[in-house]
Amino acid sequence: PSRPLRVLVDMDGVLADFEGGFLKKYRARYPDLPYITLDERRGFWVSEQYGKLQPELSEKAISIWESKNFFMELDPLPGAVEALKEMAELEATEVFICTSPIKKYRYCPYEKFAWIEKHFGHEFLEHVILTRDKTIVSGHVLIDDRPDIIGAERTPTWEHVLFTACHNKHLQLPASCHRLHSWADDWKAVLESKRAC
Ligand code: DGP
Repeated sequence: PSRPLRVLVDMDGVLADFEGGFLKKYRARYPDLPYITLDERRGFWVSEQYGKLQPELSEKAISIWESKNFFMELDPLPGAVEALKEMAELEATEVFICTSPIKKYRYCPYEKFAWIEKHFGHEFLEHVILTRDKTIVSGHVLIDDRPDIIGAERTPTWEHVLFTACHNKHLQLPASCHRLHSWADDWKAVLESKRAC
């Protein structure tokens, strides 16, 4: 038997609906302020695009995900919970959730653990990696919606598979970069292609 395939799966924008949760709470809190529909989202950083719309909106956007219960109350993305549970059950496959908490640490790290326990069970907490630098984490595949993942390690062991999100769907990728369009997409085929390497 060959070595197991280690898959790192990002949380916000891949398992949890950060963008949808943000927009819902932003509009509820600031009903009279302009907002950016998910269809109009461009660029990974929400606060940057809001800041370009109107400078004051940057900090208002940030206040949303810095609030208590923001991360806890995110909905799972369609098919995410089922897919990850199925992936974790596959033979010769190690699955880790690899997520970068925001630096305002009052609620976010706690709520991320609580969210994972709620949706995947207590045992899955053994498979959680909280890090601000994913390049130093070793794995064969990293499924993540952020297009530019850089850090201290110039040559990460993983291959980045870009998970499609509202902010990255228009990006033209190099031919070498794979995409997973959603959890309805053939993620098993992506894993199998890596296993063959
Ligand atoms: P990750 O998806 O693991 O790369 O984590 C990125 C985190 O940053 C995630 O919680 C979403 C959050 N985020 C999104 N937009 C912004 C932003 O404009 N500013 C900050 N500070 N965080 C953001």
